[in-house]
Amino acid sequence: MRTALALLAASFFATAAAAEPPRPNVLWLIIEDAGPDFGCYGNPDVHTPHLDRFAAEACAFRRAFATAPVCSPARSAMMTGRYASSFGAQNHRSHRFDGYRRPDGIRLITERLAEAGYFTANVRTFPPPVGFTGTGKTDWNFFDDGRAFASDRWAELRGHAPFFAQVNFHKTHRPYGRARSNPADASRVVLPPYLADDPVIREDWAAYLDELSEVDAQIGAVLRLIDEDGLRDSTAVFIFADQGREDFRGKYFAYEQGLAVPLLVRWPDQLRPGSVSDRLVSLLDVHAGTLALAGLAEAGLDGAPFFGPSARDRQHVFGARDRIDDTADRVRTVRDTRFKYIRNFEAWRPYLQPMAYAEVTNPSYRRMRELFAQGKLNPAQAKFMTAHRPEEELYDLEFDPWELVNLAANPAHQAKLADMRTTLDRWIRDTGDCGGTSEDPTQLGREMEVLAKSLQQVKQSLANPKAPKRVSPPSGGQPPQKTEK
Ligand SMILES: [Ca+2]
Repeated sequence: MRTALALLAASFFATAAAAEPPRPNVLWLIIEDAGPDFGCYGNPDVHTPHLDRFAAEACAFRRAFATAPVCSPARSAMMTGRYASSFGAQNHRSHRFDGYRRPDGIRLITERLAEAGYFTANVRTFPPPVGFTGTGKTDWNFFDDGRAFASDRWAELRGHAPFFAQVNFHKTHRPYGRARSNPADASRVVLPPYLADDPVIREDWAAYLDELSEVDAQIGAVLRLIDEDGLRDSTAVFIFADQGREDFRGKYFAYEQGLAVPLLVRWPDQLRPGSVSDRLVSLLDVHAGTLALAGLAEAGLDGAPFFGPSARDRQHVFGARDRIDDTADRVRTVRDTRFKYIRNFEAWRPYLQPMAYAEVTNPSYRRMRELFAQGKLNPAQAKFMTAHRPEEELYDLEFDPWELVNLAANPAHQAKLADMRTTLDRWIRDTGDCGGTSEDPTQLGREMEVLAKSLQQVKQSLANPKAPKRVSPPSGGQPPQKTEK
């Protein structure tokens, strides 16, 4: 009798297990340094047919944000699901030589998924028709033993369901080049009002749009592979950028264009094809949402699923800027659906500190400086050239999406200012924000040596445009990555 019951129970549980839907594969297609500037986001100047077609099959999130306006802290956060400033990973390209380990409990998403039976890959190598190689970028501000992913080959995905894979694209990272086909018309592109209407800046902006067109073609090739390999129905696809676009006050700065990213998610089981969403999303939520798709609920994450049955509404998104290369600074931001608050901890610094990498690779930097010296910038454009910043900035994004009119001293907005100030104070306390702590000067010196070598390579590649524009990784220190910002 007992045996019969045991058999019955075994049979029941086997049936129940069989009824569980299979866990989906998850694919992250990660673009460098890009804002929500695809055609499907309403930009008429760019040619992005593959992304636009994908958007018709996906949900386009229009308020998605990185946690930092530069690669390494943003990537450290999205891979761990924790704010980089909560565990000492906030300074760009830090901890590359000191073997710094993540504190206990702060885990890579690949560790969590691998433990749950997922195969993991950071794809560099594709079948020949694809015609490009993934960068395999990691760029974390903590020790990387090079074993975070099980594979770097697309061909291995098909036999290893479920899988979690990333493809990291290089296009849209400076230095820019112009597109071979469908180039943007520099004379017609629409510039943000903080940029001077100038031929050099128009050309630079058009080059950014061209880089988007080129990454669009590469993403199109990967999407075709998904279909050809029969993975479409079993794979949730996320397309996003690691942080915002690098224009004159985008990447490196905590304004919207430095933090806002495109985010398209195709998973028709839970997201209506062709839909748009204005909910606030942090890339930390992409981490948590990916775990949720795998049926996992990790405790202690700073994000939460943003679609599906376990979705939670986010009231605020937070951003942090700390030392980036040779420019020290500490800025924190909090944004709700309408207002954005910025705290400049080092207000005595100018907005536009001299920054070696940007000065070399960003023609708009140089040109805006020249135009300012010539008195040719209007007040909105010249605002960014002042020698000091206010300690606090508050913007009404509904009426001022370019963050040009600081309301922090406006009597009509003092209640909102106080509310945002309190919200940020609470975040700093609750997350254990360790920004503002000094770095080891010896380690910093080594990082600056690496930066100088990297800059030398960039200068050489700019002087010789036919050479590959990727900068080879610095020698020494930890293994892979760190080829770009
Ligand atoms: Ca980046």
